[in-house]
Amino acid sequence: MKDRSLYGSAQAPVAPVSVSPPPPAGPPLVLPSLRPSPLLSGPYTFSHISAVWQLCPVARHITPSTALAWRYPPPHPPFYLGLTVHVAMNLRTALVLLVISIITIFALVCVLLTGRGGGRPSSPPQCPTLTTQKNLFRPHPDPSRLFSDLSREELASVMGFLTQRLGSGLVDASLAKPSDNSVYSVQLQLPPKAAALAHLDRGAPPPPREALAIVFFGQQAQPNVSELVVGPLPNPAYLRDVTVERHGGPLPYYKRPLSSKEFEEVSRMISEHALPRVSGLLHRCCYYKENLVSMTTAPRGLRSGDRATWFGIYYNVSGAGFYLHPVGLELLVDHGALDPAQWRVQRAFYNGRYYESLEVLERAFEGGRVEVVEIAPPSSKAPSSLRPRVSPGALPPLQFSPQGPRYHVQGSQVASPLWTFTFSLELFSGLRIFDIRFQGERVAYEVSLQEALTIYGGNSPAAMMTRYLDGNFGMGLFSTPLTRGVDCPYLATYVDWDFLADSGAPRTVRDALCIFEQNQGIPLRRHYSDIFSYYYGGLPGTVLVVRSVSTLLNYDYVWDMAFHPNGAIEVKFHATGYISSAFLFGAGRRYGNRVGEHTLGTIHTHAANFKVDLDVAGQENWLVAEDMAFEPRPVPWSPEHEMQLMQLTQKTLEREDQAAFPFGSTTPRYLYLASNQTNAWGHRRGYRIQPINFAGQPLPQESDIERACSWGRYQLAVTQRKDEEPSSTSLYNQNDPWTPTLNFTDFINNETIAGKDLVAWVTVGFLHIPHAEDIPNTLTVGNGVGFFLRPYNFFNEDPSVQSPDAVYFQSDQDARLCEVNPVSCLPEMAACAPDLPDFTHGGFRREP
Ligand SMILES: [Cu+2]
Repeated sequence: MKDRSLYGSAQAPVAPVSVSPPPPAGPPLVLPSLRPSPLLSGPYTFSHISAVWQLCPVARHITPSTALAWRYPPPHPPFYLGLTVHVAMNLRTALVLLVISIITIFALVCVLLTGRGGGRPSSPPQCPTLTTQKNLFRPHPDPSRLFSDLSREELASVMGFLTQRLGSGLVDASLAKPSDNSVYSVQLQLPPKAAALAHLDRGAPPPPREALAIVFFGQQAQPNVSELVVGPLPNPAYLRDVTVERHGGPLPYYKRPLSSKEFEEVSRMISEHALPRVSGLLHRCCYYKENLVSMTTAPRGLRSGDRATWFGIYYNVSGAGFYLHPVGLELLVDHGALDPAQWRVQRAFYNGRYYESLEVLERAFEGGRVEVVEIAPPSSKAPSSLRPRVSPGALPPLQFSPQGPRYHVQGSQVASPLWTFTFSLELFSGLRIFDIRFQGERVAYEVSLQEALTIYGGNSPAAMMTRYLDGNFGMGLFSTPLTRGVDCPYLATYVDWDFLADSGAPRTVRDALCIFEQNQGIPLRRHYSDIFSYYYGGLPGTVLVVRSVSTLLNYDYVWDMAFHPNGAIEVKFHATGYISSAFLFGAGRRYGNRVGEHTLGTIHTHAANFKVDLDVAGQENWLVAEDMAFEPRPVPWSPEHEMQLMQLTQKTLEREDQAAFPFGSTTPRYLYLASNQTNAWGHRRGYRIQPINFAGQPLPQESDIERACSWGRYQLAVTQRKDEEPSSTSLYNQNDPWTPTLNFTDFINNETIAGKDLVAWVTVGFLHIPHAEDIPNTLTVGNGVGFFLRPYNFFNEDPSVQSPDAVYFQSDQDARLCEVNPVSCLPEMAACAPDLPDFTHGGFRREP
């Protein structure tokens, strides 16, 4: 049922509007507070004039050049007036009079232009705040915080419990050597769905809040990774090892992700021990000093058990991306031993040739047998720099909601008049949303990112080897602070994220998530009629968005979940940041475009997989495919002619094998989950999954690592939902893709999907052939893909007809009247200044 009471009439808030702020008026507008009667105390400075200037509302809308022209009308007063007063007065008196005259004239002009004559305040009032709008929001449906990430207190409490239970040998993960025992991560353990729904829908007590800890046991006789469930929170009393239950056996130690300590150790080994062994070469090619850095690739070897990684060597550039400055040297480092002292460079590669060891390379160089490419170190003004090339101009448009935000964020729960949901950042898989309800009715239990994959090509070992499964690094763990006004709208709600990984204590990413409502600048719908009847009807397109950004080495992925007023959910990601490049040599251009003097932008694909646990009018759902087909028919009124008649085709897909659509196959254009309820027109209430996608299959199935990302075979696969199949991937797949811990295709085993709780696994992505315009950064424009979840006969009509933002007027109405058209209320209702908080940034270090 729609709750109309949530929509006020006259008091309905106005959709966010976009305003172009007046151009910056320069430093004089940023003022110290006014002293009383500054005119009496002299000397008179720019700031005194500016103070009066700032009091005048009109002045705020005058450009700096206009303002300057007013202050100093040509010819410049100091010269012009100075000549006049020179005879009678001394200079100081002349200046005093000049300033008084200017201020008087200015004040008069100001009064004339504003026409306010003291009747109204001289500065616009502040826009209403959230508190006055509270009654507009739906209540948050989950006070028990079933899906909310663990708080710092909870994380600390789990860590304390584990320390107590696992004994004194536990070493802080930030310090732990591979041969130590350490807690790698702690995060929320999701409750079973049945228990969660029993609580949310039927008032059963909430399931216990639990944590999942990943522990590296490097000190045990059989080093291994263990997964432990700890509960109940906030005061843990039990610990359960779930490793075997989840993975069918113990997790070999070599599958573990690299801790930052391991990265640090490898990096130190390269810079302190490896590079000095080719110092002759490096002095010749690369102005060798402490100016070279290494960058990882993955996977790390060629068979299960390997932990040997190709590292590319790059020039470090202060304040700019080193990723664009390869020097031609790449090293294969075996870091599998538990004792870092035993780590070795197994192979070296320089400018197209492989060498058995660094010594062999250096001897070849000394013998004149190495073709050295001398590369000047890039300056901080290199093309890779993101520093502005020009001074700031007029500010870009700013959006604000004239009557305050139309959504409410409480912890990780978001409520708007239409939507409620809970957001979370899973350490490894990243952004996810739970218990998504539209107009109070749940449409999805979970929509979550699962994995991000990039597969590269190239003619150097690091490039040709690179197949990143970013969940192993952690899309949540590597989420980064969102910069106000750039990464999200200035007035978005910014939310910190507490986490525990790679360190023994909780840390915080400031502003890790943002929530905002945006006016899309395009009507959600509109129609103009001047045939038979004269009217206009329209609705501004608004959308409520939750965003996080993961910076995974060079790349930045922008993850969005967007909620539209018609019940549609839009899931998308954009890629930006630096490309991963390779040293250009030989036939490099078969693998990409040259993007710098010695830089090849290597060809690659981006793909991401999402879990979509829709509950369409309940948990029992069916997958229905619809498309169209032409059928030859005699023309009914002229049977000697034949026509091609378009008709609808419809098929209910009964089994998982029918519901898996590989890339390259023909996929029905309408695929939706249907319920056993019908709408007023007798159609089954459904939600359609509509990808916007340019992906292909990421790897041929002949590849010995393809099974580690076999979700990538399918544009869409629908399976029975099971608590035991929570994810399409495993964080352990990256470091052992040859024997993947989780092979997604195992989910597709021809079970029935008719009338079951279903999950759709959706893959979207695109091919990226980096080009000149990827320098310095890949742009979000054109590099975004995703999918829509859209109501399909779910309602009896478009639910956005209930929106208080709707505009409708007829020819006999005066559309300028606020009673007729809410948009015309805007000049009055929006005559307030948005409460712009000071600019903030979350900094460059995770806060302890
Ligand atoms: Cu790319």
